[in-house]
Amino acid sequence: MKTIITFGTFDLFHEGHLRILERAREMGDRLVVGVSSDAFNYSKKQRYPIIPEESRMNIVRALKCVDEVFPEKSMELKQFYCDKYDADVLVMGDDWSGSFTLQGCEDIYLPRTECVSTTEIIEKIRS
Ligand code: C2G
Repeated sequence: MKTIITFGTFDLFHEGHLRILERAREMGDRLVVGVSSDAFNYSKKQRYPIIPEESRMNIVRALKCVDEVFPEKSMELKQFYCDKYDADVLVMGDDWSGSFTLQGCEDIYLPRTECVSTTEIIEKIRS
């Protein structure tokens, strides 16, 4: 059983989010997703996501390609979560290229989906 783990905020869920989760799942037998908590986002960006963490987790959990979801509480806990969920591979978009070095878990960065982002959606609604 090959376990893949990935992390993200998944605010205003869009196709870029869907594509990374689908590609991550295709790389193994089980996909576990850490959804960043509201408090973690606030500490990182001084703003809360638009969609609250419970809803973001419910949306991600409902996807066919996702097997398990948990709240990601800190950037520094990657090794802890990889060990806890017995992950073989950490998959992230290539905006995170080379950011994570883990023991007992390979890190792979996939190309981001172009022309879609939460920031752009927020800007479009604003203008
Ligand atoms: N992503 C993508 N294509 C996009 C937008 C996002 O492939 N157009 C990917 C990102 O590279 C990331 C995942 O979707 O792997 C989630 O992106 P975000 O919701 O922006 O989450 P992020 O702030 O990158 O994660 O520990 C990391 C944190 O949880 C933060």
